[in-house]
Amino acid sequence: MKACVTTDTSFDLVLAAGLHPDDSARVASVLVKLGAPIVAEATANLHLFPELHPLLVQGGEQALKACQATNILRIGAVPSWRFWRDLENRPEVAVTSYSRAPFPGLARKENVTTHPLEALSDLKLTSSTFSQPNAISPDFEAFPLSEPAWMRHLLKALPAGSRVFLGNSLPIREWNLAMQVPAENVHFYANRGANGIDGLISTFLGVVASHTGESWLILGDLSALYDLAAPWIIEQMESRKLRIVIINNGGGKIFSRVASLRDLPDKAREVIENRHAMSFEPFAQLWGMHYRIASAPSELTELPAEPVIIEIRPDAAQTESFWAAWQGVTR
Ligand SMILES: Cc1ncc(C[n+]2csc(CCOP(=O)(O)OP(=O)(O)O)c2C)c(N)n1
Repeated sequence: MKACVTTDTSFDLVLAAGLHPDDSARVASVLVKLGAPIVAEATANLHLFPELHPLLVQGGEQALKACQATNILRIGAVPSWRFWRDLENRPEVAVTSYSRAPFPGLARKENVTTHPLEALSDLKLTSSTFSQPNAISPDFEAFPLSEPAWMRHLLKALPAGSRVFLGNSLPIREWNLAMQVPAENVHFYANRGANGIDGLISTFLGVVASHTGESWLILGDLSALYDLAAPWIIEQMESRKLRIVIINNGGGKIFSRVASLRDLPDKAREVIENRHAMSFEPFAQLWGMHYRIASAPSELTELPAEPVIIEIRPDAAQTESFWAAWQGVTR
């Protein structure tokens, strides 16, 4: 991969996350003018603008490292990449943020500035030439039933006009790695943060309450268990094509990817992850929803026109192999 170098002092990399589609429309024209490579999370909703597609860089953490950026423009929410957190200890990398929240998202003070999102249109851009990085992508096809590959299958199964809500934990990270331009007019939303698994199903139902097209929630099993009462409201909702996809990997598997926890004895990790062997079929029955366990990507299509719980149990060995092949760069 080539470095994302510029010929002058302008921004050499854009990091984008968490933009409402109305905001992403405002941001898009500025980014086209800038012309710098963009590493966008799904929730940045920048895929909605074809003129930006040549600038969107895939490959997640690997691509971010290879860019060797020294002057970063961050737009929207605080990015979820490990790369972003590591910027904390790299004061030589300048970070300029434009965001609806007044927080820099970094604790360091040197070389960090934060502006309101509205001020982005006042940005004076100097003309630059960028070498776009070569495409870099994990080998999803080699591990088709791994958790990240399931995100790619789900992405491909989304019909045009879908609204997609991503859960707090691994689904957000894995989706961003699997992200490609989806079908037309698909909008992404997410919950993240220290209390992020609280009320995920309820939040999703609130976001899509009046959307009459397809509405998809992708969340982890513990997050689902945390909000089992949420579907009570469904019968009062206009939105009927609700697809609640539970990635059942048997616990809070994000903790198996945290470097400081990986070397603990298995017994301790079992407790931290809250491992279990529960099925979500009785959950669907409780609320009178359709239920489907998807064991192949083909089972993500021909869904009922009514609410459905789709349970996916990724192949744990394939998931391990996937991450090993991708060199564990997200740890
Ligand atoms: C209310 C609340 N309690 C605890 C946490 C800490 N936490 C973050 S991720 C996570 C586990 C989530 O497990 P799961 O939904 O199964 O997703 P996975 O990690 O397997 O992707 C927990 C407990 C949180 N984010 N919110």
